[in-house]
Amino acid sequence: MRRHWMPVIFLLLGSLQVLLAYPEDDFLVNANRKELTDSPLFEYGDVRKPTPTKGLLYPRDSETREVRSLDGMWQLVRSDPFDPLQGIREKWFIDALRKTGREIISMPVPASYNDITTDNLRDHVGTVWYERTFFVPRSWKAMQRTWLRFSSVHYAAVVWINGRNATSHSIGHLPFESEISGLLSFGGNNRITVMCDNRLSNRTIPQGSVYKVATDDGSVPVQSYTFDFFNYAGIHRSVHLYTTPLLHISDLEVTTQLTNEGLGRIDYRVWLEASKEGLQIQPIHLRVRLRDKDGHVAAQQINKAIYHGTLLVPNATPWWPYLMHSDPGYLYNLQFELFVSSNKKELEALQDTYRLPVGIRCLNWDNDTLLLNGKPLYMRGFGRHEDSDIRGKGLDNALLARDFNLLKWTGANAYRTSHYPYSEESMQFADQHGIMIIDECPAVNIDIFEPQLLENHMSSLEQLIHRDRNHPSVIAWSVANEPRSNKKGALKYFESLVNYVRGIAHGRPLTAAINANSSSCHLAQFLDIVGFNRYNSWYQNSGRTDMIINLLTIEAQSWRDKFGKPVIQFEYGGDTMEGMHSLPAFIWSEEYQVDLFSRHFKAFDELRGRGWFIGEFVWNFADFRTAQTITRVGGNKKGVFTRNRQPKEVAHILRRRYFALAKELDMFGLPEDLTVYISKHIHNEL
Ligand code: BDP
Repeated sequence: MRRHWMPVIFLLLGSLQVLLAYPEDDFLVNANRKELTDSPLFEYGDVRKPTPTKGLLYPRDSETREVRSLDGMWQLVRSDPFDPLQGIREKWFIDALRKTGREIISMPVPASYNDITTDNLRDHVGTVWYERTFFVPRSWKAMQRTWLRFSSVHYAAVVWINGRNATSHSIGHLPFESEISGLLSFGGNNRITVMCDNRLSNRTIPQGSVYKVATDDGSVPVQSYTFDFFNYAGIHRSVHLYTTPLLHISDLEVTTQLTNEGLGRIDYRVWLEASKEGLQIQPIHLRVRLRDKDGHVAAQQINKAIYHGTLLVPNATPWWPYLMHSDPGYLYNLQFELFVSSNKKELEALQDTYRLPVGIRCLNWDNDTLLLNGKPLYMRGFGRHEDSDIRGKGLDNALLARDFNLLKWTGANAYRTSHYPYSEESMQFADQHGIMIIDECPAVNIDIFEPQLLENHMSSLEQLIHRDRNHPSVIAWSVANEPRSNKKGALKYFESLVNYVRGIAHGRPLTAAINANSSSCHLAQFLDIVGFNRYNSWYQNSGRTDMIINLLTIEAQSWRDKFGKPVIQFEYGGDTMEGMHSLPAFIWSEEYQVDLFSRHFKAFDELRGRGWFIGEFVWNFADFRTAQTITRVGGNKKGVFTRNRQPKEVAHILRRRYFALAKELDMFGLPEDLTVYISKHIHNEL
C-alpha cells in the first residue's frame, strides 16, 4: 500500500518544486518605459556568481557511446496566455497531452514554432507544451548511463520523462543536459514532455516585458522588447539521447600554442564522472592521441591516473583562417581513451573514448592588434542572424551550408554571432572552413542594470565559454550588444561582469558591440578590443552618403584616443529593398546601399593606415524577421543577401572589396569570376 502511494507523493512534491522554482513574478511586469529610463545603483559585492555548468560535450558516438536523435515531428499544445502555469498545476506531464483535451498541433523539432501554423501561434506569449514518444533499446540498461541533451530551447524549459521531472533550464541558444537513466523504461516506449516559456522580463537575457493590451476581444498579454529581431521560440536545435559508460569522460578543455619554429603545443584537461555503480571502477590509464587528417598519429601520451597534460607536435600544421593560407581550417583529431584496471595487458580494458577536433593555433593581442599565429588580423565580415522563412531560428543544415558558401563567395573571413550563441553545428563548420568567430552572448540591448540580471548575464557567458572554448575559430568573446552603457548603473555592472569573465575567458580577448558615444560609455574601458556600431547615413544623416567618411574616421579615432585599444566597427549599413533602383541613389534603393558601403570602405582604408583599426563588419549578412513596426517592411532589410539567400547588388561590390583585401594583405589571387569581361582594357581591373 505504502509503495503504491510513493510515486504519487513524489509527483506532487515534484510539481510543487517546479512551481516554486518558477519565477512567475518576474514575467508579468508593467512595461512602463518611464520606469526604465535609468537604473538604480546596486551594490554588486553580493552578487552570487553563477554555478559553473558541467559536462556539455557535443554528443558524438564512439566505440563506447551511442547517440540517437529525438528530432522529428513532435506534438504541441499551447497554454492559455493568461494562465501559463496551468499545465504545471494540472500536471499535464503525467499523461499524454491529448488527454488535456486541447488542440494538438504537429510541430517539427528543430524549429521555432511561430511561423509553422496559420494562426496566431506566431504571437503567442507564455508557455507551449511539446511531447513525443521514443523507444530505448533494452541493451542500454546494462553498464550504461543515458543522457538527454537539448542544444537550445528558447527561452526557458522544464522537461519530464514518463511524467517525472528530468531537468529545467533557462536562457535560450545554449545547451543543457541531464542523466535520465533512472526515468526510462528500457526496451519500452517512453514519453518526453517539455514546457517551453518564451516570456522575457527585466531579469532575463535578453530583457523584455510582458504587459496587457485591451483588444476588441478582451485584454491579452503582449511581449515587448527593444531588440531588433523577432523573439522566435521553441525547441530550436536538436534533441539527443546518448549513452556513456558508468565511468566516463564528462568534459574536456584544450588550449593550443604554436612557436615560430612550427612546434605545436596542446594542453589538455579531462574531467571524469561516475555513477554510483561506476565508482567502483578504477580508471588507470588515459591515452591521448593526436591524429592528423590522414589518420597518422602526430603525438600521443599515456598517463597513469593523471587527467591533464601537454602534447608537443613538431612541424604542426596550423589552423589558419580562410584566405590567409592555402589550407585553411586544418583540424587534427584528438582522441581521449580511458582504460580501467584489468588482469590483462594495461591498455586492454577500454572504458570510454571521445574524439575532439582540434585546431593548433596561437592567439595574442596587444593595444594595437590581434595576432593569429603571429600575424596581425584584419577581420572582414558580417553581423548575422540565425533566421529563415518558416523555420525561424530552427537549425537547418541546408541553410547552414548555403550561408557558409555565401560567406566564402564574398571573401569574408569572420562573423559575429550577433546577438546570441549560434548552433554548435555552425561552430564546427566555422572551425572546418576557417571562419573566425566573435562569439556573443545573448545580452542584447540590456537596459535595467540590476543584480539578478547580472547573475544571469554572467551565467550566459559562463555557459557560452564552456560550450565554445575548444573551438579554434573563436577569437574573441563579445559580452554584450548595444547595452545602455551610458547609464550610471552600467559602470559597476560591467566592471563586475568583466572581472568575472576574465577569470574564465580561456585565452580570448573581450569585446562588445557598443552604440553609446566614446565620451559617455562606461563599458569600453574594461575591454581588450573596442567595438562600435554606427549607422552613418541611415539613422543619422539619412540620405547623406556624403557625410560618412569624416564622421566615421573622427568617431573611430575618438574611441582609440580615449581607450588606447584596437578598434572594430561591428555594424554599419542601410535597409535596402531588393529590386528597388534609383539614380541618383535614394534611401532604400540598391544604389544607395552600394554608395553607403563604398563610402565606408574609403573610411576603413583611411583608418587601417593608422595601425589600430582591425575589422569591418557589415550589418547584416541577410534580411531577417523583426517584430512588427512601421520602420520594418516584413523585417529588417539591411541584408547583403535576401532572406532567401540571394545577392543584392551590393553583395558583388562587397565581394570585390573583401577579395581585394585578401590580395593586399595575404597575396591571394582574385577569383576569375570577380569581374566580367567588359573590354580588353579594363577586364582585369577590380
Ligand atoms: C543595431 C542593432 C541591430 C539592429 C540594427 C538595425 O545592434 O540588432 O538590427 O541596429 O537597426 O542598433 O538595423
